[in-house]
Amino acid sequence: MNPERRLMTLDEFTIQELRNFPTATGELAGLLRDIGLAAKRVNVEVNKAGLVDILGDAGKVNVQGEDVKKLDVYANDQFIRVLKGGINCAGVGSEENEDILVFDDDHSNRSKYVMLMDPLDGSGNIDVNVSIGTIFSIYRRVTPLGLPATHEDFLQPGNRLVAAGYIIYGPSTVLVYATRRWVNGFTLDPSIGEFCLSHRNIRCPEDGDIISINLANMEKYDPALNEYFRSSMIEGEKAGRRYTLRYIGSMVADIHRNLIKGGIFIYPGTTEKPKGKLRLLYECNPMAFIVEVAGGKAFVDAKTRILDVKPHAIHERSPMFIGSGAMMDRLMKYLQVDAKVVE
Ligand code: P6P
Repeated sequence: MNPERRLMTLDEFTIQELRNFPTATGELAGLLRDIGLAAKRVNVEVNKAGLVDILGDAGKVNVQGEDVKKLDVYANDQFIRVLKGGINCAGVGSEENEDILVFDDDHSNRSKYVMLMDPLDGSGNIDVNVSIGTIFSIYRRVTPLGLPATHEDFLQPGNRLVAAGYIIYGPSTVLVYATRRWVNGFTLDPSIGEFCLSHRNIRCPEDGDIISINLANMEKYDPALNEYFRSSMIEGEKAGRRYTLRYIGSMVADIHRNLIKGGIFIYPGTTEKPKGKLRLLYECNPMAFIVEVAGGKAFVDAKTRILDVKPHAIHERSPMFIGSGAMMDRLMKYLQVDAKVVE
């Protein structure tokens, strides 16, 4: 490779970003560095999950009542250990922890950020070697610095996010993060142990042919969705479009593919679970922030942006419709026919 075309590492990139914001203190760059470090440690274990006794359930059930895989526990521990040991985060909310974890020491209490995370989303796929991911979202605190963070710092709508991102542990390990300015992706180069800029200024294609949804629940979805799919296939055919269904049960992988290629990911509410399955604070909000900054759209229902939803509980759930703008516009037309707004 031409030495002149030197790849930029994540740390070099975040420090270069600092130059664009003279008032920046470097805390966000430091927090992203900490996230990258934890991700590298998780990546090592994910990559050898099939070789050591780390597969299979940890024999515990998490706050969601779901069997906890050992890698879930390891990933959660790694991110918490790095964040708590750093000086860039006042506390963390995690899918694996019942309540927020406030670090409450002098350095951490002076940090202006808190983080929410799903340490290993899609962990049901670990044993079958399908890509899985870590999802994170970063808020600026609203409580006084110097004091411990409180729930108020975490229960903010997604439109207050400072940054959000994910790490996808797949054929390669890629860290994608968004600030309000843009979305960039960094691929882990194992030869130097650094995330290197590989996807500069990711833009979500305005339209696409990929639809991601669990069709097994069709009978429990809003009938307008059925109409959307039926007509999309028919209209698609007439318009010479060939839609394709791609759904691998790992949201980070499904949305990452749609973000790059164009497409729509749908996890709606059902008659039994009107708010669906996904978690607002550490799954829907970060993915919605990333996709919107990249030019896509993300809604809860026929007319409510995910990022405008005011959270009331750390683990609250939310339906999610997210993806390419033109696909979302077509879908919203069907949902607006008998607009059911999620209460
Ligand atoms: P279902 C994984 O458990 C997850 O949270 C997402 O990553 C994934 O998209 C979804 O659940 C799959 O849920 O109900 O279709 O199996």
